Amino acid sequence: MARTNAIGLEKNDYKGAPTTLCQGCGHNSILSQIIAATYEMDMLPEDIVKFSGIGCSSKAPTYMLSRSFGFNSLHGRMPSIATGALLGDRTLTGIAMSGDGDSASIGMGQFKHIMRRNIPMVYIVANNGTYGLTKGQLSATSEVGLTLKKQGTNLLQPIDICMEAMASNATFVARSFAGDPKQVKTLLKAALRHNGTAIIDIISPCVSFNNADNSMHSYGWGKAHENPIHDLTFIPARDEITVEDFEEGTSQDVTMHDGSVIRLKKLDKDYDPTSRAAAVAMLEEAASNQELVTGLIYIDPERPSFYDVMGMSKTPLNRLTETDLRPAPETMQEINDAMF
Ligand SMILES: Cc1ncc(C[n+]2csc(CCOP(=O)(O)OP(=O)(O)O)c2C)c(N)n1
Ligand code: SF4
Repeated sequence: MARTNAIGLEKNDYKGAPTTLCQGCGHNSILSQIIAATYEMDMLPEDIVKFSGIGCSSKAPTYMLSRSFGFNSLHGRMPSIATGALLGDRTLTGIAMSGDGDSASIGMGQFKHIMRRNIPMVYIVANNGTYGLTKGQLSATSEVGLTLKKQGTNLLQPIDICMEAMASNATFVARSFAGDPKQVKTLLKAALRHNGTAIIDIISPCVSFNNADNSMHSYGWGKAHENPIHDLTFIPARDEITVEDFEEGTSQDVTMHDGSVIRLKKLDKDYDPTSRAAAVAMLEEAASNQELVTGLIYIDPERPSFYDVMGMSKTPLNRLTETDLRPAPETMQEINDAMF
């Protein structure tokens, strides 16, 4: 008999239709980790809503969580759709998958505003430095000097997704590599517990159009240059937090909104992900040294989400009845009087 999680579901209950993405595509690896993370966190698929724009990466809603709600939206417009849906039902957990074309080119304006609003959702940018679906054009995250077949060489500066997230006051900023599934899964779990927009930029190689070893979005380059800033453990609120076998002073715990904890074991760097200044400096250093620095780059677990700032009712808006919504005559009178 297949193993079940704490709510009695099997891993299969979290899967979607079989993938039609190319074999070896990094996006497939990310999908497997979303399925694993939601299964291991005992999330009810019907409590999840999947969002995407357009691209190979944006086909994701079809290949995972078939019991969840989903919306494969317009190119670059996913954040608006997600905002509307989540404001309609704040009890749902949003998981979005976008691409570097979808988010850093056509969707850049939308990408920035969802972080500014801090809408609670996990926002993955499956970043392959190319437009895979339309057959391998250069993208806004392609590095200077990248040469792609039939495209020529990129001469323009790339957009750094994490740096954009920092500039937009995102409250959770992480970077990972599809070739490092353990780290991807741990970051996803932490992101799923964040009370705001959680951005995860995942380098996700396109094996058909951008996987030469000298390309900064390839498996070869990622494996040779990945430099994790810490070793991550996610401890759900229900589990007892025990002192593990590392020496005092070599780890840092960040407590999330629901009491879950992200334990960051220090590696060679002494890095504090709660410092904005440290995050920006580290991203700048990584870009100039051409290093693939991965891990939790920045977190602010305290900043209120859009729901809190707007004082939204705990009852989802889509479940408020006409009687709940109609103001009492005295209240209407007060509003009218206040206008004159
Ligand atoms: C409005 C609009 N413009 C252009 C396109 C063509 N188009 C489809 S996908 C895509 C880029 C996809 O790239 P990315 O988001 O990086 O996803 P990938 O396929 O690499 O995963 C483009 C330009 C479109 N579908 N709609
Ligand atoms: S073309 Fe590239 S991005 Fe699209 S499925 Fe194939 S490997 Fe993945």
